[in-house]
Amino acid sequence: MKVVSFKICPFVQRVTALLEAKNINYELEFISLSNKPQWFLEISPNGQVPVLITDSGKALFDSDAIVEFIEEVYPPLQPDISPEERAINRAWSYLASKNYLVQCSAQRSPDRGVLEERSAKLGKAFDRMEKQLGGTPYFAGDAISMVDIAWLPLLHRASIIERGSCYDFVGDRPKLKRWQKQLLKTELAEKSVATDFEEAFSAFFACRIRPSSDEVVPWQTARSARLAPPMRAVELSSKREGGPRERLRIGQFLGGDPISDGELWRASGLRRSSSTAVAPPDQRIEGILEARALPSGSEPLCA
Ligand SMILES: N[C@@H](CCC(=O)N[C@@H](CS)C(=O)NCC(=O)O)C(=O)O
Repeated sequence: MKVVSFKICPFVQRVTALLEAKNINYELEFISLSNKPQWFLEISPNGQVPVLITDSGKALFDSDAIVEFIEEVYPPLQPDISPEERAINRAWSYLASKNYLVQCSAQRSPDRGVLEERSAKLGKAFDRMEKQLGGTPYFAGDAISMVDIAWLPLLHRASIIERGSCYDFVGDRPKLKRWQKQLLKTELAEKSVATDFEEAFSAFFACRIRPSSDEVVPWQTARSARLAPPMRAVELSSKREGGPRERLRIGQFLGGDPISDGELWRASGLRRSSSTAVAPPDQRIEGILEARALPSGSEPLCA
């Protein structure tokens, strides 16, 4: 069978995590969502991933339906479950999948205020789960269940964001936190995504993951690193008109807020080449090329 995928899609991850949990072999085909191939549009009624192409060639769509198919056709994660329990589990699973896009939107917040506003919605679902969780390692006992799989993409992404930006979607919810750790321990999170998932995820959501002191990032990436950027100071590599590329240290100015081009130019004390009327020739800069996180001494990374 084949899963048609987009690298950072949580709906896809729910499907691949279930296939991994059941040790089922599958192929992956990644597509571009901004330029969907014709063959995909022909088999996907909603134009969305995931699509699962079964061994008999049938294309299944919608992640809820796909995971239920996988649970039905392959040895079930919970073999002895009553129809009532199954319905309840489905409801808890749907609570997760209904919130995938809520989390995506929170991750793309333009600033901390909007981030908190958008995460409040996700927080309500997290509150409900916190109340529901018992003392067992997984949702329904000692073994992983369909509900665990459905919540994995949310909790996996929350852990990446927490590492990269110190913003914790899970927050002060001890049972949810413990459950998150338990799910991450299974390694299903890594197994169910591509090896460069974190890179693609952080680039897409403009959230830098632990920049080391010498990591150089394209300026556009640094500029849009709005989710509590971990960079405390940057060094800019620029080029004076007619001169070689050089590094210009302009000090600390990223403190958690988005930074505009205007602020950057002001902070650098340099002049754009477009403002030739005011800039003496030796101060004309053709452009800012990249930013580099600098060691921030004993200062904590997270404010
Ligand atoms: N209800 C769908 C939602 C899937 C979905 O939103 N997929 C996104 C990627 S994460 C997608 O394909 N978006 C492209 C589009 O909507 O055109 C499911 O559960 O499978």
